[in-house]
Amino acid sequence: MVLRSEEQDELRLIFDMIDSHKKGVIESQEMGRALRLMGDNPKHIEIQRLVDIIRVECRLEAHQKDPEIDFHLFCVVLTPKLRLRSSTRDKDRTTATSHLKDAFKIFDKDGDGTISVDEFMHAMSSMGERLSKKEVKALMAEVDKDNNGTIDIDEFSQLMAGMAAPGAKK
Ligand SMILES: [Ca+2]
Ligand SMILES: [Ca+2]
Repeated sequence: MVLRSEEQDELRLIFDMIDSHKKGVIESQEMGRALRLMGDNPKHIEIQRLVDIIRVECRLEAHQKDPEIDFHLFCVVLTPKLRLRSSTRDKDRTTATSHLKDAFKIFDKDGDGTISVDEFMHAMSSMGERLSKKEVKALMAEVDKDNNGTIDIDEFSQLMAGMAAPGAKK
């Protein structure tokens, strides 16, 4: 498993907080604290499960007591947790982006990645909003940051944000 440097930094920080005496190892039972420091609220059984993983990693026999954990082992056990946590965060972000992309596709009829005045007018009228070309141009000009007369997805996200904001409609 290859750690990204920011993952390693975060885990190092947590490890050092628990290993306050700088022994270079922490107790298995302190894994619960590690999880809490990662923002988790682990149940006893979840901590036990982690300890079980550690025991397996160390190839311990049933009669041997829980091992002390060095930083390497700490990373092996906690990196999947760390990644799980950030992937949930990414998923939220991805959902918002895919909604935006779906909406953009409705406007961008010919699929060239930009919305022209005609495409915009057409989409609005299919939603029951009859706007004149002049009105459409004015609306688009507000978000057309690069002034090329069409709206790309970045500019479109501004438009959507503006429409969603209360009081933005005239
Ligand atoms: Ca287009
Ligand atoms: Ca533009």
